[in-house]
Amino acid sequence: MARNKIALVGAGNIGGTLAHLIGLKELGDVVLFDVFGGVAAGKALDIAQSSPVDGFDSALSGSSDYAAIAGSDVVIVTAGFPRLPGMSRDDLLAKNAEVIGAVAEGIRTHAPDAFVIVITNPLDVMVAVMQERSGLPPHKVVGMAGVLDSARFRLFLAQEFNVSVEDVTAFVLGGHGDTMVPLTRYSTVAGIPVPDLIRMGWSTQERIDAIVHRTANGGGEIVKLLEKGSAFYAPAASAIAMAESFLKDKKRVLPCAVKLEGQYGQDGLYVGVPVVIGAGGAEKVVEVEFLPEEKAAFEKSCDAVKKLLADFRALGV
Ligand code: TXD
Repeated sequence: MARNKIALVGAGNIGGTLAHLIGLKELGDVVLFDVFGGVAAGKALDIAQSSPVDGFDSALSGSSDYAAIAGSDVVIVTAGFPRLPGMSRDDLLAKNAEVIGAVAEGIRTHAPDAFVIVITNPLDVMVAVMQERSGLPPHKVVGMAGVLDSARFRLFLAQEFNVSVEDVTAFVLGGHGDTMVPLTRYSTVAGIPVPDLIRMGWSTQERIDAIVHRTANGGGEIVKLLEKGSAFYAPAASAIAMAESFLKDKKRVLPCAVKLEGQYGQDGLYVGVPVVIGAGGAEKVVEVEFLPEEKAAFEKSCDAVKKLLADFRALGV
């Protein structure tokens, strides 16, 4: 069986980390694409030189020619500009929309059958732009944010309860970042919902609220510490979980930004919800019933995404 081919558009911090993880996990061959072709080729060569040490077989190359991504099974897009301290994700809107437009054109021409995972911020708008401009079917174009947001939530909950991260599950919905909606009643330790754990005296509502707040601002916390650039290890690991579920038809249920077509009362909006990811791409949206306050929070989050989308349309890029 031929190896899978994975194209990484953007060979920056996340792109390089993705390439390394793909090698270590032997998920397939990697093409790194960047406007700075030397950086893409340099990272590919550096990682390839680690393969004899770590014992993985994966062909890695770098390019600034879109023809190199031809025939990719998966394309992961990080091309664009990251946040600097004091910048919101939305400040990136105009700059990155232009970049995503160009990338969408490259994918439409050279890899129209790929499963596309967008990471570039502001995520929920960039993934919508990617789907529109590439013309790929919506189930083949998804955005990565929820896996990262829920990983942050899981880590902080595991630390709070002093249990393994493996046994903590989290359920988050909505747009990426500040308006993210964590559903604590569906977040568990080994199946025990967080509200039950509060009743059992394992934590307090105030402490859980603080964890929710820290999670929603998790990206900003790292931007502030790094001083240049934004998080990249956890974002890369999160996108890999999505790519792996697609390539191995694992049908994992992962929170991803997908185009809602009637689910959750939304029509044509890209926003984060739990989705089954398998060989068919985004195969099925998991639609849960909301309590009134959850519904309000989700709608507020959708409204924030819609506003940003309207700002994008007004830019006319
Ligand atoms: O949860 C999430 N979705 C995110 C998103 C979590 C963390 C970071 N997130 C966003 O990912 C971040 O705000 C950025 O928009 C992207 C990429 O982050 P990264 O840290 O990898 O940024 P880098 O290191 O600046 O890399 C971006 C690369 C860089 O090498 C540029 O030369 C390249 O993108 N670039 C391009 N490549 C191809 N084509 C074009 N037009 C282009 N423009 C820039």
